[in-house]
This record gives sequence, structure tokens and C-alpha cells, in this order.
Amino acid sequence: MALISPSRRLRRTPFSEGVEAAGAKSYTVYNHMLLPTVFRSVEEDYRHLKSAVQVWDVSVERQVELRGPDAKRLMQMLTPRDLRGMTPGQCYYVPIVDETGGMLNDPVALKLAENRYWISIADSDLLFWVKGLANGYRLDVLIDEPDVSPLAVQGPKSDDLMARVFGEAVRDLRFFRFGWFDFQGRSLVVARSGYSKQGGFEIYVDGADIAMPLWHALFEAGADLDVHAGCPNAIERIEGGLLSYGNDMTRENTPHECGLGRFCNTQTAIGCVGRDALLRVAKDGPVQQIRPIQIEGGKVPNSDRAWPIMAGQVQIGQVTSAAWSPDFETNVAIGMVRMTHWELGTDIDVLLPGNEVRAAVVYRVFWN
Ligand code: THG
Repeated sequence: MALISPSRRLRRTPFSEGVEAAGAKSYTVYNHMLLPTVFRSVEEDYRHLKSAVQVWDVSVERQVELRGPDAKRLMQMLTPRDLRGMTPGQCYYVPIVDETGGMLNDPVALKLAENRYWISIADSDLLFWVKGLANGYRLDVLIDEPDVSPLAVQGPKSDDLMARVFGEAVRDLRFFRFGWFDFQGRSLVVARSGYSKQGGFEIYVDGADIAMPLWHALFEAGADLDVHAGCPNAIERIEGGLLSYGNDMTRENTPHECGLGRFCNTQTAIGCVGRDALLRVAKDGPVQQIRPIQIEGGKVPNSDRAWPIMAGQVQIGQVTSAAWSPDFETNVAIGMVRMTHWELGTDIDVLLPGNEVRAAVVYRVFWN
């Protein structure tokens, strides 16, 4: 694989210097920004994430800020999740859909105040869609991307590390809640959330100038906890069933196909631009849906394309993410499967590159 050429379009982050010093071995591009993918090796990073604590530069989770009298109305236009019960201090995982019900993004939204939200986006240019709606509907709301860069602290020892830097009160944060915590005289949003199932926090670092001071403070405080630089881990997130926008779903898919129906209250999400389209799909249910898949045989290769799922000569789906899991001692995968074959335990074949066909089953071991 060739190296990435640096340029202004490919943004570094306020933590890049720390990430480089920690020995990041490879990167991907996410929201036009660098996201490390490997430090020691994917397997070693995975082991360490599940046993210790890691600090992740997830600056690529850019914020789209909505601020002003119409922020609340605009926020509800974006998603079929009913936001009426959302109060300041809460995070909501919100499918964002277009007028056809197609997924545009699957961010975490934070309600900062009655008229102010941050939308912590996955890999698509959501800002343009939001600005388009605000202007088209002549809404009284300001939309921009603030200088906010999330830093995640993930792993079983996250609470201990965070308590040392932000005080014992961080331990009281509940899942998907946030509070304001002091660091060097600055008040930062700290949430109990993150793109792993190992538990942890996300610090929304407001102002690039305190990014490296915070990075160093976390590593100094956690030396005896074996704190290490890390990043979202491909194996762990597939085991945990965390979806990756652009990989596991695109604009072609509805939230129901993505298994995100539980985050849709389409009947009561009045104002959502995809509401009519989703009322139709919610009525009959989807004809294909994301499923956990176990792929037998040895370690599957990395892939930059979907692998067809076959039932005999007929394609009935595709594998969109896969990795060898040391803990489950099998390949764990996520795929989109047609309803004829989505039942637990159904035998299917996966067409791996090189035309090798391997038996696989839809299997309910990794999540739910
Ligand atoms: N944190 C923040 N921003 C993000 C991500 C994040 N932006 C990009 C990307 N990740 C968005 N995608 C997801 C996918 C899953 C979750 C969060 C963001 C997630 N899901 C939990 C689960 O499925 O178990 C819980 C959802 C819930 O119960 O509400 O956490 O990670 N800031």
C-alpha cells in the first residue's frame, strides 16, 4: 500500500503529533481527516483494548453545531427518532435520513442547551445537507463546524484513568449522558460513550490549544494503568456489532435495513423529512437486514469491497465488514442479508476474493 500524500485537503488533527509519537502504523481517511487504524497490530491493540485503557484520537468525529431559535426544529427534521424527550446533558444515537428514508449518517447527537446541539458525525459531509435544509426552509439557525475534537478513553480501566484527570465525579456519568468537567481551567464536555463495547468516555476538546496538554496529562496519569494510544479497533467493533457508515450501510439503506428501527419513532417524529418514506417501509418491514455472520475457515483477508453472500447460484446478500476474532476463534462479520436467509443459523456461502467459496452461517453470537 502506497503512502498518503499530505495536503491541506487531508486534515491533520490537534492530536496528530501525539499519535505519530505513539507509533501509529497506518491510517484511514474519515471526514477528510486522518484516523489511525493500527498502533502495534490490530490483534495486539484488540487485546490491550479489552484489558487496559486506551486514548483514541477521534477528532474525525467532527461536530455539526446547530444554534439558534430553530435548532430544535431542524434537529427533528434530520431524524426519525422522536427528540421531544431529549434534555440537555443527553446523547442520542440518531439515524439521519433523506427524503427517501436513505441513511445519510448515523451520528451521536448531544443536546447542549434548549437551542444548541452538536451532531457528532460519521463519515459523510452532513454539514452540507443540514445547511441546505436550513436555507431552503429559511430557518433561524446558525450551522457550522466548531473547533471541537473528540478524544476517546476506552477500555475497562477508563474510569480509573478519567477520575485521576477529571476528578471522581466522572465515575457517576451514566451511559450516553455528558457533563462539563474542568481541565486546566477550561470546561469540557465529557460523555460516557465511544465506539467500543469496552466502556469509556469521550472528551469533546473545545480548542486545539489544549489538545496536546490533555493528551500528555492522560498518559502521565495512566502510566501504571498501562495506558496506550489506540484507535477504533476493527475486530472489537465487529464483535460488538457497531456499524460503520459507508461500509455497512449507505444512502441505499433505510434505518430498518440497518437494524436501527429501535432508534426510529416515525409516527411521532413530526417534521422529519424522511417521515413519509419511512412510514411506508416501517409498515411492511424491510426485505433485507444487517445480520451478524460467522465465516468459517481460516483468517479472512482485509477487503476494500463487499463479498457476495450466495445461496447456491443466487446472491442473497453481501458481507460488508469481517475480521478474525481471537476471542471467538472464528471470523466475525457484518452483512446485509435478504429475508429468505436472515434467520438465525441459516447456512450461506460467502464469495471471498480469489473466488474461494466458504460456508458461513448467520449466527447470533456476537451481539444481542
Ligand atoms: N462517538 C461520537 N461520534 C461518533 C461515533 C462515536 N461519530 C461517528 C460514529 N461513532 C457514529 N456511529 C456510531 C455507531 C454506534 C454508536 C455510536 C456512534 C454507539 N452505539 C451503541 C450500541 O450500539 O451499542 C449505543 C447506542 C444507544 O444505545 O443509544 O455507541 O462513537 N461521539
